[in-house]
Amino acid sequence: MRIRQAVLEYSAYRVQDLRPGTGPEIAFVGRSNAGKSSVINSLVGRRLARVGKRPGHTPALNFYRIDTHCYWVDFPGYGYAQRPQFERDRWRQVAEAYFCYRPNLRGIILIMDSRHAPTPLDDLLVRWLAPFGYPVIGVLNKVDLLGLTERAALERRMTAWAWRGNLMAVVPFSARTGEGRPALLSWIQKLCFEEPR
Ligand SMILES: Nc1nc2c(ncn2[C@@H]2O[C@H](COP(=O)(O)OP(=O)(O)OP(=O)(O)O)[C@@H](O)[C@H]2O)c(=O)[nH]1
Ligand SMILES: [Mg+2]
Repeated sequence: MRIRQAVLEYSAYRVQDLRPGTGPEIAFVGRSNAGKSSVINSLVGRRLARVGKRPGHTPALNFYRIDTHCYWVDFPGYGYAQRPQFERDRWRQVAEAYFCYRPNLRGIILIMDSRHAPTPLDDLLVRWLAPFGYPVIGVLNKVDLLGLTERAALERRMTAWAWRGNLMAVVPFSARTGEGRPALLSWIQKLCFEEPR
């Protein structure tokens, strides 16, 4: 998959900001600070989405148009206890409205920080998403920060978890080094163009 153009089409802060989808769409979800925005930037090859040192950097669902063919949605992170309650409620409301009816959504990319993956919240999200039937791909981000032994242990643990959570694949990734980029792009390509639901 070659990406020539990627632009922010719009941001949805509230349920009423959501617009009907017009093409194959991929949602990037995960805990706050796991690196969702960084993974998107690494895939498109430039600084498109805002990346933050502190968690809670992406406050809205940001819809990016990738060339003319598809849309990627950068979600706000969940699980950051320092955010006010009303913001956490709003996340749930917008996410519910989005996932409950999104016929053009072809797949979900669940980004996790490989040093802590999977967390109980990731587990909860996977179970919550299961009845909707969207394909889910797990991404173990920040593998550049792992030693060889940690990494081998993580991959073993993740394979078991992926099987339980019915994930389509688990991709080790580093937004810093670009590891895993070809593999993830090829999954996205498959989801968007080869297996229409
Ligand atoms: N070492 C390393 N750091 C990373 C990697 N990916 C992201 N980071 C860092 O992790 C922090 C969070 O990255 P973001 O991309 O803003 O994370 P996010 O999941 O979009 O965060 P929210 O929008 O707040 O939910 C930043 O300081 C990034 O530079 C990676 O692969 N390796
Ligand atoms: Mg972000």
